[in-house]
Amino acid sequence: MAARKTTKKPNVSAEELKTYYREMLLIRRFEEKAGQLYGMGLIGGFCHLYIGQEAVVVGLEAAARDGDKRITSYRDHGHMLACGMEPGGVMAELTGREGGLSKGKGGSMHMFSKEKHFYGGHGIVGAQVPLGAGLAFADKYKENGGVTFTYFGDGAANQGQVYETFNMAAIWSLPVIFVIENNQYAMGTSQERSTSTKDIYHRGEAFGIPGEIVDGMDVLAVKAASEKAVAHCRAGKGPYILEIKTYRYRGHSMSDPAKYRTREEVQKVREQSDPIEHVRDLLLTGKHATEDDLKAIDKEIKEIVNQAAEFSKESPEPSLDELWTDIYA
Ligand SMILES: Cc1ncc(C[n+]2csc(CCOP(=O)(O)OP(=O)(O)O)c2C)c(N)n1
Ligand SMILES: [Mg+2]
Repeated sequence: MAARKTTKKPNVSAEELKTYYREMLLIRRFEEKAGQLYGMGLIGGFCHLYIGQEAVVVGLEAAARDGDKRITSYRDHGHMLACGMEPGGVMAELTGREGGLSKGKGGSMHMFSKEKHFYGGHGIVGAQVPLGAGLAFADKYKENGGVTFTYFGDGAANQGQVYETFNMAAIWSLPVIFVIENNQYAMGTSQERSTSTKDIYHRGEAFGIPGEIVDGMDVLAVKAASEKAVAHCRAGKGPYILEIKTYRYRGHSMSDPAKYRTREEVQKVREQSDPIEHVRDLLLTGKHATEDDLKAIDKEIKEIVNQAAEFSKESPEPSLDELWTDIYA
């Protein structure tokens, strides 16, 4: 499991720490609520929760600036919340309602935001990787200094199209950060069973792309690595790979009985490396916040999530004439 040791920790203010605490907690509580609504039959179809992985996207987004782009897989709710998309719009999409970000027609895996430069939500494993390079190509062409965060999993990292993309991204020096969210499992297959090496970050070496391992349970380590990768891309030095070691607490999707690992394994990570508890500890032991301050944040987040859930239940189902809009025909 991820050990807290790799990247040097930056100095960080109390306000910044509280921001990360708030952002990670929003994702966690949102995902817990989504799990509940799924259990109640209010969400149908596929639903992949991000619980456990919150520090990855929050740390990476901490180094992004306006206009930077992001694209990811089906495990995408955290990415949407972290780049500022409305929790109500995300939740209403999960429940298939008109107020959802894809008007209730896309569901969990298919949401986008032009405003926040979020390009999905992709159900085909690895498909977002060449698309991410394409987004970076556009930035390079327009010389706008933008960087694209292209997220994919440890399972996706074994796909051929990833390496075709590495080659082209290196040839064209594209400003793309390939973020491997190594949560140790691809559905029911552990990384140990599926992958010939322990680490994946060095797979860009053959293409001249630098890479590094990051502790994905430590938001400050992720932020520091993100800043380094972003600086590399913005300086015109081409792509960068971050292999972020993380862990998902829940099953692969809502329909996963999780027989491939023990409860003890999950429990151990929760107890020893939880990313939210880590920041909570830093806040309290550093005397940056009191228990009461944190309780107030918890309350604020709970309200945001409850409101999102209410909206996702009250928003009507899309009208029948929506069947014929937003399609290629
Ligand atoms: C091309 C393709 N092959 C297989 C699948 C079925 N599938 C969905 S998720 C998944 C595992 C991917 O694992 P990983 O990349 O580690 O991402 P994680 O789910 O852990 O976030 C597989 C095999 C798919 N959706 N697309
Ligand atoms: Mg995985």
